Amino acid sequence: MANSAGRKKIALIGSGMIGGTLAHLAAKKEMGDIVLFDIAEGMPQGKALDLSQCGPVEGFDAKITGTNDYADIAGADVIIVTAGVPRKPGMSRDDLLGINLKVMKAVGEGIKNNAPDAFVICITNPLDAMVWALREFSGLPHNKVVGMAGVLDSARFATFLAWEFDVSVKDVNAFVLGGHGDTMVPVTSYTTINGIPVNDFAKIKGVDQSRIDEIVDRTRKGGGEIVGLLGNGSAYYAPATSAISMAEAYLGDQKRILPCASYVEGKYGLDGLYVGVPTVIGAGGTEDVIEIELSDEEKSNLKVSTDAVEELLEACKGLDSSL
Ligand code: TXD
Repeated sequence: MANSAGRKKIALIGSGMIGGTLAHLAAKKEMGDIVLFDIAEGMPQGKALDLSQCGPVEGFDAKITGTNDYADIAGADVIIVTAGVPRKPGMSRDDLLGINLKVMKAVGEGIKNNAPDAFVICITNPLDAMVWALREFSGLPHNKVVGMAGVLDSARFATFLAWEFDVSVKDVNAFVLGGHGDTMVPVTSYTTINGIPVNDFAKIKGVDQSRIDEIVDRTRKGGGEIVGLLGNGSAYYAPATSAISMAEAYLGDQKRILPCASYVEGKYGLDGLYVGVPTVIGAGGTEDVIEIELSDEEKSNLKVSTDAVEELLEACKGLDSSL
């Protein structure tokens, strides 16, 4: 289905909790026409109808359609992938590997055959392995396939810091590197409160360093905390809004520096791996990876995290011989 002349086209592969929220946000922001794809029959069509009927109330112009046919994603400018199975309580992100790897194969082929010029943002867990696999299966250039995790993890870190210091979230610039797992690396040395390094700010406010350590730990486990509370499924509002900020950076050629799971070759001592790093996103997709100076401790934490990602890639290769 063609998009309205002059409008961008955004295809959402997976129309579950995050997919539906993405569609609502993209429509409200009039980012373009929206196609909701899912293997579940009727569900994306139903959500598309429901969301379309928000238009008159909210005053947005966006054509929203639902489909079970990959042909309908043709010509998409941006594709956001959430297809797969979310974590259930007690299940680690890695348990999802086998199930979601097969999903990435189907999605990668669907993209390759129908929308090879799109900028693709992967959200499906385990994130760093799935974005790598999706890139392999789709055959798209590395700069056009990226994973969403760091924007969310940094947002979680920023939220907890803003609460702790009783300051506006707008003034917190939080920084998280590494894989999207419990080994992620919230980097306090680059985390600032309106430009003031967080550790200095803690001293000013009389907040003990152990509180910062607790917040770092809560950030690492931020996804699991929500999984445990919801009892069924995982977070979706903040994941969706995080991916939307990445899509906007691409569509608007904003050159934003966002922490994303990007393909890193050479920098950070890595040899061709998707992992969370500060990334410039503009019209060229992921245009650059910024390599920051890290302390020895941060370096070794990052190594633990990238080793965990590498292990997952090996597991993927064991599960699918085409990888
Ligand atoms: O930071 C991050 N990257 C994440 C990742 C934060 C939160 C959640 N994260 C992961 O996103 C989560 O572990 C899942 O792997 C995805 C999607 O989460 P969501 O909450 O949206 O899951 P749902 O509601 O179960 O939706 C998934 C949909 C569902 O409608 C299925 O029918 C569909 O995916 N699905 C498929 N669509 C297309 N093609 C295939 N093969 C397919 N298989 C399932």
